Amino acid sequence: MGRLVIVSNRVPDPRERNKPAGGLAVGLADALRGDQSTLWFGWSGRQVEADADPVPSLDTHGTVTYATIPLTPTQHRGYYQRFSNAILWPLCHYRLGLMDYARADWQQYLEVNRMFARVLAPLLKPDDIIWVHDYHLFPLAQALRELGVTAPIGFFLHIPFPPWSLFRALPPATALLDDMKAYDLIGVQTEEDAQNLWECLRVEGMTDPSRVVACPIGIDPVSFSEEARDAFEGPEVRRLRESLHDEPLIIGVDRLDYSKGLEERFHGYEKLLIRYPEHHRHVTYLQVAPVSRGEVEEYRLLRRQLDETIGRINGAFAAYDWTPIRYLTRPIARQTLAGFYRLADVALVTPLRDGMNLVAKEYVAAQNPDNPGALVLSHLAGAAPELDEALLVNPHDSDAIADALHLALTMKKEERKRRWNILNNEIRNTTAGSWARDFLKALNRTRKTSVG
Ligand code: ADQ
Repeated sequence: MGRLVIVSNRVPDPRERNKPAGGLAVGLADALRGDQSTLWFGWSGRQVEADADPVPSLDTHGTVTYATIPLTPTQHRGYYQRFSNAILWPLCHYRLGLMDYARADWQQYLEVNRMFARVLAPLLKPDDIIWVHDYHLFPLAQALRELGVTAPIGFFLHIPFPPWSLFRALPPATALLDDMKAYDLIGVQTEEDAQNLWECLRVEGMTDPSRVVACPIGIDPVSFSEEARDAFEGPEVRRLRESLHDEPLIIGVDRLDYSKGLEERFHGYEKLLIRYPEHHRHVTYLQVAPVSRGEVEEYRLLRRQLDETIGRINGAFAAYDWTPIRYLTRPIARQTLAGFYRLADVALVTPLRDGMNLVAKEYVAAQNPDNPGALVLSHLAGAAPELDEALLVNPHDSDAIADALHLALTMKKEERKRRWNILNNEIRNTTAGSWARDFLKALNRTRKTSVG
């Protein structure tokens, strides 16, 4: 196999490998633990004023060379903050009302994709296989093709893809889909996403449905479970455990994002306290929600709203020796997080829409097989079809969340074990490694087909 070239908007800093608070970085880092020679290209995270195309900085760690470029503040705003995160992100999460379109942002998005292609093309070698990630880079393959790149180019979408009836509300919907036809293979998280995307591409004249595949991302369950066991003995978990005095813990871990259904989830927890008062002064809900995209208006509003909701619930229900919700907005080391998952009796994962949701899988991996916790999971998360032995809820229904939490908190050990065994088998079958291998194998096949 030739060299693998990964392209993503953001390239994680190789020196900060143990704390990526985002699903794409986590999934790819787990998938890359092999001996495959790899070039990983994308934005460095820095902003610099410039008139010409940037020169990439190269940094090699083991078999992976990281090639990163800065963006100008104008590019960052139009391409990243606006078109990617204030237009495509809400649209793909079925939140048309939050989509805030302006044509100038679309133009900036296209321009940055073309600039990525111009800087990347000279770094490519004849035998490379190229794998582009996520919604920031939908037009990249077309831009590379226009520069004469003939290597196989695959794309993986980490977030959901909506049906044509919704997607067509995007003014440049057809132009975007037309560019996507330049990919040899497009992977999405679920069958539902695959059907939706195929429906859209067919409208644009694509004829071969086998070029869109559902390829759900996973985690590295063996190493995550080891991390959880180690962290469980560490000082952070000990302090958290001591603070709970043998009372139950519910945990939630999400980037602070409206797609994660945090506001609705807090209402569900509030309903638990109203309808099942036996949990008062016993249960603690720890929500970890590192701030994300703080420069986008909608995210600042969400943060204020959550501060208010949590303050209100704690004010109404707390006792002088009990706080119902503990809320942290700073990132926590992944290993510590793994230990917290293992300690928690229940994980509450209720996105309104989510491409996959790796937290659900991490929680399962982190459990103690002799006394596993229970997972309450939104049926609108991409992980739900695989993890259907979780307690599935509709995240818009606060009463359903309250009932599921009560059931989880009172569930007998035998039933928890039965469900966990099935969930654990699932996450061990589809891992980050098998996800990458399966996708790349299918992409390689497209090379053979086009050559032969
Ligand atoms: P995200 O929206 O970022 O990912 P998710 O899949 O849950 O969502 O991944 C988040 C990752 O960040 C998890 O591995 C989690 O452990 C980590 N993380 C979260 N909070 C953290 C904290 N405080 N400190 C450290 N680490 C933290 C996007 C899509 C998802 C899709 C993934 C992968 O939105 O639907 O599952 O990509 O494809």
